Amino acid sequence: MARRAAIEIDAVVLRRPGRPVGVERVRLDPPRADEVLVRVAAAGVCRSDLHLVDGQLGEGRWPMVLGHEGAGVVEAVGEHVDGLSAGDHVAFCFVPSCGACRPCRSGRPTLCETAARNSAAGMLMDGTSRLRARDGMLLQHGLMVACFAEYVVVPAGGAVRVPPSIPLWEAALLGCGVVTGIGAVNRAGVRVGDSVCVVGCGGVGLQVIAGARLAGATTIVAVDRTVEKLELARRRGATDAVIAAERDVVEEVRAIADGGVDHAFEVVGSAVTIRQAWDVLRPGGTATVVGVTPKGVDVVLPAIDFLSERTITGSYYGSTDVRVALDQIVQLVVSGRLELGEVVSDLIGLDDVEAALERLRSGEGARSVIVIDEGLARARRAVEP
Ligand code: COD
Ligand code: ZN
Repeated sequence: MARRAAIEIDAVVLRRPGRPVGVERVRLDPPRADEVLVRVAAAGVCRSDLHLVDGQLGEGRWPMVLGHEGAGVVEAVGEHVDGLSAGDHVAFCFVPSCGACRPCRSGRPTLCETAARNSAAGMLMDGTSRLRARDGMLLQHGLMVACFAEYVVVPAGGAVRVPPSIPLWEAALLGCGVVTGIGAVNRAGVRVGDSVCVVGCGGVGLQVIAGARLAGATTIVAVDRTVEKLELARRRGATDAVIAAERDVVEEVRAIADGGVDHAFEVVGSAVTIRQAWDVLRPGGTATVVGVTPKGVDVVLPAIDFLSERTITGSYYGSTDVRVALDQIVQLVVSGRLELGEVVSDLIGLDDVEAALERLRSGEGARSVIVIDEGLARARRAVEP
């Protein structure tokens, strides 16, 4: 049964781009039909949160409770919710497909039109919000999740059950970074023996590397601006590393990969790196763009290259049924073949989100995970010395 009363919770609110984000007491209404109330254990800070905070994902996306990568424990379910009940451990999924629109019916649920429209408006699947500021102002749900908060109300399709054996501070990474990164590898069709280049080894790029290793790629060239990321990349399976400072990245990657790679992944979100992902391909190779550039940015490609049957494509949120993908990924985690926690550089509190965003801006550290409930997350926040 749904809880009847609204609750007051701590949540990180983006009031307006260009202003630091901060924790506020906000009101969360109970779940309606097809929705669930989840007590949040932990949440990852992703570059897309920074894009929102910096106003790069379009006008009007504020005031908003931030956060789209996280995990917690179901507290209550609304009417008509099947398959989830109080006490279940769940990871959040930020594209709960409607099942009825054309992309959903044609087997492309991550392109769900209902989810895209409502997510851009900061609303849940029925077009409304459960969040209000203390002064009564309506707040948007960040990418339909809003998990930089003690509790969330999400569509039932936005909460995927995970086994309690996976600590929730690690499960928090599943619903964005892991599924986006490993899904992109599946979408590209990386095969045993392929060569791969990954441009951008942050929270998501490191998952692409893990996916390429699991798919059997034998050469995995990691490219990043920082040595720290390249070390992590090697730990996750990269066979070679190229630092992106001032040297000719393309030439270096091509030399390592015997003339070019079968697959390149762009996991930064810039025209320059998209072009690099194209230029490092061998004839017949495929570039998969995961990163999003601000609106209005164009990429120029030499048209002569199409003669060598190269392909460039995008991948959004793993390009697949996220629930199925998460089930498969969970099996990899449980069987010990995919490590989750090693990409986490900082365990922080809700008060530290602005500092974590600043680390993303400066390229420092890897994933920051907000530990919202230490007991549930099975992790302790690092205390500042
Ligand atoms: N060359 C190589 N590496 C670079 C360069 C460069 N020129 N510039 C920056 N980098 C590196 C940084 O050092 C960093 O390690 C990495 O690129 C970026 O990593 P993070 O950790 O800052 O960012 P992520 O991994 O959290 O996010 C990357 C995305 C590309 C997925 C994200 O920014 C994005 O564009 N998301 C939109 C697509 C999407 O699916 N959104 C939905 C929710 S994520
Ligand atoms: Zn994300």
